[in-house]
Parts: sequence; C-alpha cells; structure tokens
Amino acid sequence: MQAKLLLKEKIDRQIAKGINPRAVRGLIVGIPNVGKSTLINRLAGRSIALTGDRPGVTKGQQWIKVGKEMELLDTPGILWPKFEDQNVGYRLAVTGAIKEEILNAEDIAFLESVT
Ligand SMILES: Nc1nc2c(ncn2[C@@H]2O[C@H](COP(=O)(O)OP(=O)(O)OP(=O)(O)O)[C@@H](O)[C@H]2O)c(=O)[nH]1
Ligand SMILES: [Mg+2]
Repeated sequence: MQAKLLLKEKIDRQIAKGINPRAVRGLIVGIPNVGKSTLINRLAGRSIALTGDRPGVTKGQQWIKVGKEMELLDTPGILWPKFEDQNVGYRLAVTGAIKEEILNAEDIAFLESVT
C-alpha cells in the first residue's frame, strides 16, 4: 500500500517505541454523485456506505474500515459556491452533480454547451 510506504518512517518509529501502528486513514472527497461511496464499498468488499443514483445521498461523514490496515472517510459531495462560467454549471447539471429539485430541466436541455 502506497500510503504505508509514505508513512514508513512514522510507522517504524512507532514500532521502535513499542506502539502498535494504527490503521492508515484516508479522506474521500469529490463533487456529488461521482461514485465516492460506491468506490469505498468496493474497496471494503461490503455495502456499508449508502449509495444512490442522485446527488446528496451521503449526508454525513462516516469512517469505513477497508481491510485491517486502512480506514476511509466517506463524505458528502461538495461543490464550489459559485460558477462564474455558465458552461461549468451546465456540465455539472447534465452529469448529475446538481440536485434536480433546483434545476429547470428544460433550460438545461436547451442550453448549448460551448464544448
Ligand atoms: N456506470 C457507473 N456507475 C457508477 C460507478 N460508480 C458509481 N456509480 C453509480 O453512480 C451513482 C452515484 O454513486 P454514489 O457512490 O452514491 O456517489 P457519491 O459520490 O457517493 O454521491 P454523493 O454521496 O451523493 O455525493 C450510483 O447510482 C452508482 O451506482 C461506476 O464506476 N460506473
Ligand atoms: Mg456518497
């Protein structure tokens, strides 16, 4: 595991002091509805994190054990507060990162993407 290689010095120091190294912890972050929770479930080999075909499924943070030596934090999807470029908003909308309740489907269907 790459994370263990990066932390090798710290882990070796802990072992030398007689401390049992704790699980490596990682944070999973990204825009909504891209498969963060699905990836964690796949790595963990079980369906612990709630997943769904819409943004905003994960509502809070949840540590999930992946094997014996790693824990991953599932987090709610995040978006930056304001899109200067309309095309950015368009792309996020058509790929399902923005809640349908706050979108006008017709506007999006008629908006032309500027490639
Ligand atoms: N085709 C495809 N669908 C995927 C893949 N990974 C996840 N999905 C689907 O994408 C949807 C969103 O997955 P989630 O894991 O809930 O996404 P998330 O990033 O945790 O979403 P939020 O918690 O809402 O931010 C679900 O319907 C998944 O089944 C993938 O690799 N391929
Ligand atoms: Mg999720």
